[in-house]
Amino acid sequence: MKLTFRWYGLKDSIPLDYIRQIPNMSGVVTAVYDVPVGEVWPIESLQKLKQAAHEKGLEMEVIESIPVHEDIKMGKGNRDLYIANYIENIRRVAQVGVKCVCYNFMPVFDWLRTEMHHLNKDGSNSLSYSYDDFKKIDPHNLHLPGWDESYSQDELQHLLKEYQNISHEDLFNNLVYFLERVIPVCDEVGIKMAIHPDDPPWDIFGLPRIVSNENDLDKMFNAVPSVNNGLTLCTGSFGAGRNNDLVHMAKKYAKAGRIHFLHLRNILWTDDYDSFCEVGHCSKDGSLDMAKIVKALVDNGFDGYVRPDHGRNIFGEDGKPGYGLYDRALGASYINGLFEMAEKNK
Ligand code: DNO
Repeated sequence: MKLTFRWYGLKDSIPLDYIRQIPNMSGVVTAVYDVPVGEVWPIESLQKLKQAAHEKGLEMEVIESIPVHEDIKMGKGNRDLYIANYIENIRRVAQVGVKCVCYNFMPVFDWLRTEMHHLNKDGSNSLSYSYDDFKKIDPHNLHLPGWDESYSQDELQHLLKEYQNISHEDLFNNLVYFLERVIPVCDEVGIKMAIHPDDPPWDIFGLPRIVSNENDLDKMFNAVPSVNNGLTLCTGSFGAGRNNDLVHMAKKYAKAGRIHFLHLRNILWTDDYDSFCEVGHCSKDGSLDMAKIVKALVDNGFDGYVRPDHGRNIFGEDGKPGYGLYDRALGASYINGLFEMAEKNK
């Protein structure tokens, strides 16, 4: 495996100097953040990111994400233009040495929580999702934690309205339409596409979601068989769905060569069926058996990119929710241990 760390580019408050000090760190996972969704990324921006990483001895082989324009997801008339731009971005990232691209196909919101600073018993805080709090949200006046800056109320209401006419089947067909055009280019330039699962893995506000479980994945892989049509196995996202058997999924999709990128984090299922809290990475702290998941991956040939996913705010840090330094660094060390053990006992 190659251990990586998400880095929000030159404006990230966490310096590359710190990232490279994390044991076994091979590279950064990043993106061009100052170009509107759907437009082409300047090659110079990619080169700058790469150069900054390389100067610190870090690789830049994973992009998270090249976002997919909503018009592609909705299958609108102008989607071909946005798909052409997407393809151009794939060619450009390949040109600077990127090997893997993480993306998602979730309408409007690519993650959702009801609290950004949930206070844990040990004094740390983390992201959480409570079904009771979710029920209190008024979909006609949406102010969601972490999303208020991304959309104006008007934009949001307009988008939600447009999606009312889009079924799960429509969204799936639009995904296939997109992949049928993008994957052949990935095959040509050597890019592995790694779709990120729905987070959490169920529909929200009546918006359809189609990457939530094993059936969804099988359907998608059958429709576009190239192995470059692959997956980001995000344990926290799939794991919030209590019917998802993560060890089984790890085994099955590692064996099939579909897992190109791994987001490792643990969550704790709380009272209600749909509620969960983000916790430290260790198995003991949450509801997922991280050691078994990693063992299943390694035993079945997984050899892709891994990153510690969301961490808590600990040691007095007030980091970007989920993306502070300390707990992700602790997570990285734990991940190193799990992999070393699994690889030596293969
Ligand atoms: C949140 C992330 C997501 C992820 C996208 C991938 O912390 O896991 O925003 O980057 O869904 O496209």
